[in-house]
Amino acid sequence: MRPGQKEKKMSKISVLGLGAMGSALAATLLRNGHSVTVWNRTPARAEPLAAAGARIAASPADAMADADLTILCVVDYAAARAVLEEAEGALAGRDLVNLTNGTPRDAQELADWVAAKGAAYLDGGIMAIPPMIGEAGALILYSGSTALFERHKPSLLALAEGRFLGEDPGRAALYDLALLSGMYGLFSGFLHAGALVTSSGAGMSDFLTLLLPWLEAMSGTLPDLAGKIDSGLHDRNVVSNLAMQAIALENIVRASREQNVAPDFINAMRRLTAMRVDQGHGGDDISGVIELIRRLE
Ligand code: FVH
Repeated sequence: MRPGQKEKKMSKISVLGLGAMGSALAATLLRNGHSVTVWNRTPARAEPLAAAGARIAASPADAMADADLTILCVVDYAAARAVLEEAEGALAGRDLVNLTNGTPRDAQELADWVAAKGAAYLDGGIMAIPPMIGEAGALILYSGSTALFERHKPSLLALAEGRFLGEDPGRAALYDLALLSGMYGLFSGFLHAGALVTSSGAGMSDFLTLLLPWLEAMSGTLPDLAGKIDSGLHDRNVVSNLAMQAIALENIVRASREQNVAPDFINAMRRLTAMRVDQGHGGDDISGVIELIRRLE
């Protein structure tokens, strides 16, 4: 598809990679009336999609040959590169969206490689699990070619809400991993809290009735902490100073040992908080700990 050309209503879309996510993407496109071609390294995974109306391609090159848009979604960038190398001869003039999870550098390197083969490249980070694809609440972050994003917006928006983050191909991967960092922070806190509480014989489901509202209440402090991070003014309007929080963290680690719970998740936070207090920032808010973990040149 040429720059400036608008996407036809029912464009031809190829999906390379039919794991849990690639299959959900292809099935959603089929439901939306697209002509869909699929390819997977293990051909059997294409069969349910063929039964739903997809054409099975013999190779990645065959899949890309006449596609208006190709969507790639495999386990990692090494696999993505392996698939694209098989399609090398078919890349020129094609539009490629890569929804494989990786780092900003992975995305930049692949974008450069794809550009050298003459294709337009858009990177994406899927903020959803497979059953959410095509449903409200699913979000995909995109960055890379603006023109490609605009050309295929209707098809991409059928998969999930789409947020375009600019022309830097690595930006979507960076934001994706940052959002996942927030999620894994939540999960590690949940697991540590669970290990503490269940060490007493209590049930986690009962404890959740206390934990969930507490986490919701604490998430209300994030806008204030974000403002402090942006301004660098960690000592303004502090209601829960770091020196006090360092003692609470120390107590959590001691309690964990007493209860025979591994302190690993909480220990990193304890260590950094204590270090920040030792540096003379005991009166600051907890936002100041970020100064120890981002290493600005
Ligand atoms: N599933 C999820 O919850 C998350 C949600 C957020 C986004 N992620 C990312 O999506 C990418 C694909 O994940 P997936 O869930 O589809 O993963 P699997 O079901 O494990 O399928 C893996 C596919 O990758 C193919 N593959 C693996 N290695 C190679 C290779 N060397 N060459 C070609 N293809 C390869 C695999 O093929 P096969 O094993 O069936 O032959 C599957 O198609 C991923 O980046 C998530 O982080 C999902």
